[in-house]
Amino acid sequence: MTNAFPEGFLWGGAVAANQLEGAYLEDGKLPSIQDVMPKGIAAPPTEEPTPDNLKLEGIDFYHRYETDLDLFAEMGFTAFRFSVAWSRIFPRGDEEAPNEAGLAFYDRLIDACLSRGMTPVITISHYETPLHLARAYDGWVDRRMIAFYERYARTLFERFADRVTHWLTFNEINAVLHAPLLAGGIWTPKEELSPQDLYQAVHHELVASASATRIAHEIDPELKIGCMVIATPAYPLTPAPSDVWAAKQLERDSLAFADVHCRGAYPGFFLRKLRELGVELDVADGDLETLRHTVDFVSFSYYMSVCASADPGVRAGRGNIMGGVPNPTLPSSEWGWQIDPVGLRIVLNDFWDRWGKPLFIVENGLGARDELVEVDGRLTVVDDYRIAYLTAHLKSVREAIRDGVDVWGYTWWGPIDVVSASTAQLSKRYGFVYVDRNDDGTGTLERYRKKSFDAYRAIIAGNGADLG
Ligand code: BGP
Repeated sequence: MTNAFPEGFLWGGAVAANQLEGAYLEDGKLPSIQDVMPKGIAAPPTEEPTPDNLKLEGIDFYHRYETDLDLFAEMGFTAFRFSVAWSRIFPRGDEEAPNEAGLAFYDRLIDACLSRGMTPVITISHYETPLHLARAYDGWVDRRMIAFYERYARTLFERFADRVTHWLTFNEINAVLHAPLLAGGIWTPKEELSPQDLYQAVHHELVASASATRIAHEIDPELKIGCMVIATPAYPLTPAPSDVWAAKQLERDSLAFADVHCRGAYPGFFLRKLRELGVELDVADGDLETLRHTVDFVSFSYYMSVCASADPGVRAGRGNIMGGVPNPTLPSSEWGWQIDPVGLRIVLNDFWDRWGKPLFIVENGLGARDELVEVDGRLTVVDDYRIAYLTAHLKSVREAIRDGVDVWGYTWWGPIDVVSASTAQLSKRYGFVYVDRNDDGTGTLERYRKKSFDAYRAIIAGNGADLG
């Protein structure tokens, strides 16, 4: 049995525009919701962008992408996942015509990827709804968002489809239930949203996603369109059947989103949930036909698993947006995200068994505090913890491939340090490349290769055959 990954397996890293580009008002861009979220989802948004918001400058990728891509190429990346900032292309979101300067930036970025042998994987909407759409329309609660998104997606496909084949419609689309502003551009505070508002927003996003798939396939049937969900396996906290059922229900809250994308219709358990919540979806003529435009592959982020309990007295812990009961058998990162490589094998198998569509792990990684130290005369980070996380998860991917799962690729989250989505910190670092920028905004923005940089380069060079 060979240890190597399948030939053509895509190796790389993933980022989102708002977390690294900076240049938040350059070349015609207007603010997105992120530009008024200086604390991520940890605090309410501000009225105006404030200087403490690290995303306004990010890591200045907008001006440094060439040299950053050189570093990724040095690691051997064959894929690079990034998002387009919607507010660069349609600065307010509801304009008729796109902003040419914004399109031109992504022209350059795409060409820079291709010239370095990297397949671009583009997320159309990654937590960066134009601020105007959030404020004036309340984001995805409003049906008119579908048309704005369709125009935006069509603009991207028509401009870039000659060079970009892999597209993701929405980042972590299931996150809207947990973080409505972040994932749905919904300005109304979460506490004030009714289930009716929230699930109506879900419906609009799902219709928009399917519509984008239809548009893409009309433009070029060869385009590969994927949905993107947070994958969080839920384990029963005890063997009690009621806990097993609680775990199943928790997983289904998320699986429903990919079910719609893969099967083209709402699953029965989801419709029951809506009935129990008293939600009556406003479904327009043609919506259900639109949903039948299913995706070509399923992509997902995987960071952690959770437990579930039928006992309402058992409290949820911290973790990636979704939350859940902590697993007493697993270690955690400093931010409380539990580390579970086996969970990745479980997810890959479950998803493959459920939908039979190719899978793409488009996010996986460890956020940790790093210390820049001098080794052999150069500044670096000795991040053995990150290497251990990487190799353990890749071993799970290899096992899943041996189990028969069709996996297209793996893009590590944040191959270069970026601003965190949930906490807006820079000190929560994921990168193989260290960026000298601190939570208080100080720093030179210099880049330094960490020890994990060499580790990932060696793994890619051997096509995954040597995972230590
Ligand atoms: C996912 C998001 C990313 C990314 C990652 C890590 O939920 O899609 O944007 O940031 O999680 O999360 P964080 O930055 O909060 O540590």
